[in-house]
Amino acid sequence: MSTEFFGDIKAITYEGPDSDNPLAFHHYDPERVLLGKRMEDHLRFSVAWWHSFAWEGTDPFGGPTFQRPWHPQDTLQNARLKADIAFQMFDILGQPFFCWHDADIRPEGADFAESYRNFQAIIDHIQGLMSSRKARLLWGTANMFSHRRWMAGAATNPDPDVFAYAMATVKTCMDATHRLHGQNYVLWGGREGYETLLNTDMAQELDHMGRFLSMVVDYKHKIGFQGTILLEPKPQEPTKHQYDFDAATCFGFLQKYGLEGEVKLNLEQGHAFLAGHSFEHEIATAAALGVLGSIDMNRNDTQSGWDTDQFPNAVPEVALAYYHILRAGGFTTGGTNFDAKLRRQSLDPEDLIAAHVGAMDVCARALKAAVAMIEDATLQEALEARYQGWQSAEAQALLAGNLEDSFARVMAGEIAPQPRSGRQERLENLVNRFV
Ligand SMILES: [Mn+2]
Repeated sequence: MSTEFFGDIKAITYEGPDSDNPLAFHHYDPERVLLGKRMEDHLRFSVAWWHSFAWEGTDPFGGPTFQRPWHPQDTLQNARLKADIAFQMFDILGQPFFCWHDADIRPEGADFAESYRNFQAIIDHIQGLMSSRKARLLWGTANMFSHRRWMAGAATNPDPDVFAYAMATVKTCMDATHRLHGQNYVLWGGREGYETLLNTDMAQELDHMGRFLSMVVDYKHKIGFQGTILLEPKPQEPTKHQYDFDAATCFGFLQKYGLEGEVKLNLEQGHAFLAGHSFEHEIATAAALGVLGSIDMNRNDTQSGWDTDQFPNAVPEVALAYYHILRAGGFTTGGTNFDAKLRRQSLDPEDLIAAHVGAMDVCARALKAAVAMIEDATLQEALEARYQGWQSAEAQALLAGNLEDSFARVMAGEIAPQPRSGRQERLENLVNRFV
């Protein structure tokens, strides 16, 4: 039964831009070398278990639309079937990575101990699948937002019993990520925030969240996990306000609790958008602060104002994202995770394949454009020209100086600024040649 889910869809191969085969890569050529690195190693694609296999097509107004062979998802037998079919999709797509929350891969037990036994059983099963297959674990994470116990948060919950339950949960997920040789471990503060300040002690909650993250870092070192710990910023939804608002806010939080050298960020295009930023703004901010880790490449609908988690399909905006990633030196342990779900009318197994093939092609086309922009170098030269004045020893001395010395020189007429064009339209026209 399980082998029939994707019908006769064969492994997707690169056929080039002129192919009219909808189930072929037109731009993603994993072996093609760009800037000295294989395209697969630049992009490091990852499939998200939750949207692709755990989400059943529900929305706030309606129940499940999908009917999958692994439904209902409350037995270990179906969890194993779900994993088998997930790996069939990984074989078809050939992407190097996947990601999960504990709740995506195992059935919920009657209590913690049963959930833990279920989790261990399914991690054993996934480890078995991985032993003969290509796909590796990009990151694992804990779902500490769906079950009712998390309704007031996990590390920021006013109830210490929930804080302790969160500690126990993250331990199990870090252990499993370590066992599967995950490249990162992610914390998304699903409900780490507030619904109303009327019942919230923000200072205490932030201190608890800082202490929790410190314990996560301590445990990473204790077990010898070599991956990167990542925080995922998001400004709101499901809570009215989330503490991990955006990249800059997360950095301030990490710095306050002394964790800026230990934790990096997993940035999501849709979350950037919710925060009122472009994706490249979040990437450039994280790069400037030294905390760029990984990305979730899924967009929002520009008109709906909520987190729609759609597959990427706009090459120009994705190209600017990769341009800034390349300028920052590219990914190390991070990658491009599709934290994206089908539309709930997209019922067919082939829709799942087509969504990922299209997304991988959009990213590959965007990467090629970003590489071309870097190889052309005109953008970089324009940037350097704009800051050229700082090359002189006299300008550098300003940074080591004081306000009074500059006052004296400006007063004497030695220094008189001459405004120069920012050339924005010419630079935008230049980008348009590549995307
Ligand atoms: Mn995400």
